Amino acid sequence: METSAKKSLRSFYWTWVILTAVGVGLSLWLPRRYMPAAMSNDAHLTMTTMILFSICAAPVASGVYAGALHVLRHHRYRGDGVPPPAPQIRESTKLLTSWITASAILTVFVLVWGLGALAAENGSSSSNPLVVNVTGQQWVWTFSYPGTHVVSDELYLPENREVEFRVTSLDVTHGFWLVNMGVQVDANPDVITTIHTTPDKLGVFEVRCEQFCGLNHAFMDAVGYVVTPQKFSSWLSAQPARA
Ligand SMILES: [Cu+2]
Repeated sequence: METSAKKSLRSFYWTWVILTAVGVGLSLWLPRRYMPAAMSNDAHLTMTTMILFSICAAPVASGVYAGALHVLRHHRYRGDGVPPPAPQIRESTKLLTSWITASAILTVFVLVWGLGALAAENGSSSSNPLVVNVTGQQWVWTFSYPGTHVVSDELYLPENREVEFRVTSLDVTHGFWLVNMGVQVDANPDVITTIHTTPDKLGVFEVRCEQFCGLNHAFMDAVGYVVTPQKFSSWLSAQPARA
């Protein structure tokens, strides 16, 4: 016959396993369902990192929830007066050793992955990026392509070529945010800030301002398109000259 302590531990274990499975499922489903579609190498890396870190956190969070449920179900004191002393976690060497080992492994993994992802996102891999000048002003974005006459309020980018954005502002501080590319940088007057990304998916994306910059900040957005290199060249040559 099983003792009741063994039985209650088994129910703790299964609660933990089930909650972990639910947590892993949510980690895989929620970001894909509710985050903007990833359209660049940086956005894909960010998405992968977020999903991976959520999966790592699932067993830890589930352990806490399962522990809380276990205690409520099996160790609730219903008598009068002060409850008698109960078994202490700190007295179980086995539990402490496994807890510290698991935490250490998870923390080291998250640190190493995080540093690697950070280095990959900050680096520029191409020696010949497409340069786009970005100017923010209350409350519009303007894009120009050096070496051409093109000035546009829509942002066209060719697929699979690294882009270097050189960002500035004509008035106050704005925030240049390519929502689907997973990158953003401040747009400051009299300074040029740069940011790199490589669009890797055809489609329409959002360009927003992410620094509160005055009355119409919420409407300071633009439409972006990732197109094939051929379409990009024909778009460039079809643009009228602008003063
Ligand atoms: Cu703004």
